Amino acid sequence: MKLIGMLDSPYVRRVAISAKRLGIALEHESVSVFRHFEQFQQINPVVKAPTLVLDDGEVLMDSTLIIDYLEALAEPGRSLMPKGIEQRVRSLRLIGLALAACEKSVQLYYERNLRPAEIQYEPWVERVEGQLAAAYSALERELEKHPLKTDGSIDQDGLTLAVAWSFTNLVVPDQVAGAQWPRIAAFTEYAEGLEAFVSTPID
Ligand SMILES: N[C@@H](CCC(=O)N[C@@H](CS)C(=O)NCC(=O)O)C(=O)O
Repeated sequence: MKLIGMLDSPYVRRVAISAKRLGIALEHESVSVFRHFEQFQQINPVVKAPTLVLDDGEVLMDSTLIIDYLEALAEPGRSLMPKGIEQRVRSLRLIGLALAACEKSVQLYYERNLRPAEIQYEPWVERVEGQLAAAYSALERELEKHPLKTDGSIDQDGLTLAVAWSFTNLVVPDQVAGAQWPRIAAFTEYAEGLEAFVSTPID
């Protein structure tokens, strides 16, 4: 199976790290949705990263759906999702917030880097900045209530949270400057030290 996309995409990176933690080998092809648009189009005409090309040629997209597929392939006992309903709800909430943080960071990055300065729309930028801060504030509160384990393990919630935080720090660092979200920062430092993260660098 081949994972298509750049590791500076948080969505591609969460799939690559999840596959490693699930014990599933993926080939990886660093094709950019911008710099290699036509090459990407040949693989997936929709040009969405991540794209997963299965061994029979079938093409999947969307990180959450690809991870769902990888979960189904994984050996029993290796799942990154808790089975108990209460823990599962908590995990889904964290993942949802972290994915919203990814989306808002991407929107700000696109706004700043793709849209010409003269047609930038400030009310939209402010709205997205507020949504990004709201997502991280909610995540910080969740970690305060229920700290994530830092004993060498990591589940999908912590994995996606750490990938999101590292991505935001890479593309819109001004949005997360200061010490507003210390628990998220500390957990990410722990996660980025795990082998699956170290061997899947963001750039
Ligand atoms: N919800 C999707 C989001 C994927 C996404 O937006 N990826 C970006 C790269 S970070 C992309 O493909 N951008 C190109 C485009 O949308 O045209 C997922 O979880 O995979």
